[in-house]
Formats: sequence, C-alpha cells, structure tokens
Amino acid sequence: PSIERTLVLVKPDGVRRGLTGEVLRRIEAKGYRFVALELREATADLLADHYAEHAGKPFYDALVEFMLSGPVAAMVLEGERCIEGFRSLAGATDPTVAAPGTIRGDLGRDWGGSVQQNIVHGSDSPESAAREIKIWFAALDA
Ligand code: YYY
Ligand code: MG
Repeated sequence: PSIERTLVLVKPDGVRRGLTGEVLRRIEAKGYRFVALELREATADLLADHYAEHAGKPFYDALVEFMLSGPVAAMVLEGERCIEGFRSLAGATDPTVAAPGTIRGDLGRDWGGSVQQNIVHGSDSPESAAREIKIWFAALDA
C-alpha cells in the first residue's frame, strides 16, 4: 500500500461561491480521510512559501493577491495514492478546458481572462505534499 497525505485548499473563489461543501463531498465520496480541516486566512508570508516555485512568473503577484482576497478552507487528506488522486479529482489547471466530471471542469470557468480562479489547490508530488503540509499545518507530521 502507499498511504499518502496531501494538502488541499478550497481557494477564496470556492469559499466565496459556497462550493466548500461540494468539494468536501467529492473528497469524502472518493474515500479520502480528513486529517485536518480548517478555515484559514492566508498571509503574504505563508503564500510566499506555498507558491515559491512560481515566484517571478507573470501571474505570481495577481495569484497572491487573489489568495489573500478571502478565507480558504485548508485541509490535509489521507488515502491510498491521494496525491495523484486529488489532482485527478481537481482536473486541469485551466478551468475552461478541465474535463467535465472534475471539480474545475464542473464548477470553474475563466473569470476576467485568467485561470487563477480555479477553486482548488492540491499538492503535485510527495515532496510538495510534505513541504506544503508543513507550511499550512506545522503541528502535523507529513
Ligand atoms: O498546480 P496547479 O494549481 O494546477 O497549477 P500551477 O501551475 O501550480 O499554478 C498555480 C496556480 O497559479 C494555478 O492554480 C492558477 C495560477 N495560474 C495562473 O493564474 N496563471 C497561469 N498562467 C498559471 C497558473
Ligand atoms: Mg501547482
């Protein structure tokens, strides 16, 4: 077995639109377990860590500003291959072309010509998951 943990965020657009429950429902229906679950206000420092790989990219400043625009629902999931599994539930980054059946494909679309409002974040690798869980839930062992 390869039981993993992954860091998932319902981003400010998802919380604002009342889609937190819908995202949680899909995660539970898939069979992943919540290890931690909390409504949080991100900070600039926290986001600088979280999105370090994107620093300097053209969309970076707008992304951070968006992530500061309201609360996020932050959680740690646990389950067999849940890192890849949640990425699969989330769908492609661009919500306009994300496959139907996915969170982004079913619930997201371009807002103002940007893909930034795509409802959820999920860690993209075991290394990212360990790093991000430490950033958001310092008390948890990744
Ligand atoms: O992992 P994922 O969220 O699917 O995409 P990333 O390439 O890691 O980008 C992080 C985040 O940045 C993405 O969810 C939306 C935003 N973004 C953007 O606003 N414009 C882009 N051209 C690429 C990404
Ligand atoms: Mg990413």
